[in-house]
Amino acid sequence: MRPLLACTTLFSAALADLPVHCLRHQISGRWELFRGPAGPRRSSCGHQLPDDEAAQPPVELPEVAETILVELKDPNVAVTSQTRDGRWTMIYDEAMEVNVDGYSFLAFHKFELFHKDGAQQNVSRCGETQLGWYHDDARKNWGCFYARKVRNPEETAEVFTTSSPRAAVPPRASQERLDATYHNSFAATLNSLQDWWTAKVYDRFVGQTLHEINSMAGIFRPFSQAQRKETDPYFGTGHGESIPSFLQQARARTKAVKGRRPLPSAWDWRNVSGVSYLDEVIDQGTCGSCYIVATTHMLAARYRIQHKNPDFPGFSFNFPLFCSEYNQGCNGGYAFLASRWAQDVGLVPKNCSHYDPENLLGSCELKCDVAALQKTWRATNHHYVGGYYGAASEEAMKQELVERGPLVVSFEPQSDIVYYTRGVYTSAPHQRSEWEPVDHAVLLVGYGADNGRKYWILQNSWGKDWGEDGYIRMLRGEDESGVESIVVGADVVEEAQPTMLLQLASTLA
Ligand SMILES: *[C@@H]1O[C@H](CO)[C@@H](O)[C@H](O)[C@H]1NC(C)=O
Ligand SMILES: *[C@@H]1O[C@H](CO)[C@@H](O)[C@H](O)[C@H]1NC(C)=O
Ligand SMILES: CC(=O)N[C@H]1CO[C@H](CO)[C@@H](O)[C@@H]1O
Repeated sequence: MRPLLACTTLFSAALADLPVHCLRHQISGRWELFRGPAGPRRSSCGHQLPDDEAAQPPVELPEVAETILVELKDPNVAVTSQTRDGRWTMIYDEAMEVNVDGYSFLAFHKFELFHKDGAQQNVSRCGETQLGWYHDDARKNWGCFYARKVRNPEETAEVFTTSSPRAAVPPRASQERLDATYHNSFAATLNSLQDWWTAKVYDRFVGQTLHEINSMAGIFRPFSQAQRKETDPYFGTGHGESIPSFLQQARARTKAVKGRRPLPSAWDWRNVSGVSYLDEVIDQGTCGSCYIVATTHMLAARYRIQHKNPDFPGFSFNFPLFCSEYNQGCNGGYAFLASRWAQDVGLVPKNCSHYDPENLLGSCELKCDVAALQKTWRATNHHYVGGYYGAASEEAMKQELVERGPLVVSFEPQSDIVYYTRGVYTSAPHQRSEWEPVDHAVLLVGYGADNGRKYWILQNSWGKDWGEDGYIRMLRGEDESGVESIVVGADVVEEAQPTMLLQLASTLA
């Protein structure tokens, strides 16, 4: 039996990532990819560093070198006239990656910002993309592209248009400063309702508004249940006979993984025979950088594990945070895209830049001479566990965690999570779905069980004084708060010829 808390939904709204919302059933189908000319120089394709939702480049190319007709089949196979077994994935509700014909394509779904009735509105056009990026498998040819869905004659343009469900204005209540009395009574209520985990009041939250607390916690966007149902036809069908086929496939895969090799009953990369392979817990401050912190810590941990070198100092956060066109800097982003950028461009050592958690307006810069570095690295094999967004399972997560190292997971924090101090956190069960809202990324470093209560061990980025020395244990196996819904892995290779790093460094010099 797990306790169920009726959590107050007092969340405020502050936009993270991009104001676009597209689901897989809207994206799967036939597309035309318009590929611009390729060359040895990687282009930002007109995007800012980091990307800025309000400054998107026009979706046009001076020249189209090739038009590729591709069918994106549900859930993850992509077929062209040359490729029968290509792959594609959604990146949450924001972007798509398509791997066909020896190329890897990445683009955000198309969105438009405009004013109507005195308010800023956003519309997603899920049958089109923004201007995106591609390169060939050999990483020699780089270019820009955009894509359009091939419409059936009976479909109208309306099919491709959905309003973003992101709320615009923070509710008034979230602007009030919450005092110690409010917090103490909330924490006492949490402790009286269940005995799985212990709530306490952290001084840093007293006197802050909910808006401020939530931005720090990464709780950005409220989606009401009604809004979810409206945009997601699979929502709420995780059980019983109406279970969608992609979920059945995910379960079948879990069984296949189970047959492979027995895993230990518990695992913890903080202590493998007395050795830790992890970076120290950091405090991300007010910058929405959780996805970069978790991704950078995953890559560094995997490099240490692979080279049996626990003393490796780690990689720079600032560099991908402020230089990646695939993410929105302190306004948010995704581990899959951060891993892909580290794969496309590269990684520099921690001492090449300094992370200032209060500086939200940092700029893309390098504090070392890349050409003089003894070693540079890049990510490789960036992927969603299970092969595509939505395909992760508890068993596949455990398998990769033990065999290759930490993974980046995300969840949707409830308002009670900021009170977590110890125990096995449980609050809001999720139902597996085509898309599950999440707002905060952390590093998965281990698993175990306590009196039959199965948990994941997660490294958070809210400082060492939060939770269990900066970590939280969260219920495992029930998609608690969506923690098993979007799971990213990537490895690291040393790069003798850091061509893309040198190119970027030369534009910054
Ligand atoms: C690390 O694990 C070992 C068992 O492998 C245990 O004896 C030791 O106490 C642990 N160290 C810490 C700091 O938890
Ligand atoms: C930065 O760290 C790298 C290893 O990660 C090391 O080789 C280099 O000497 C360091 N540079 C400075 C200036 O400390
Ligand atoms: C209705 C809506 O979601 N409006 C948002 C669109 O995006 C802009 C820019 O991020 C926001 O300011 C609006 O609140």
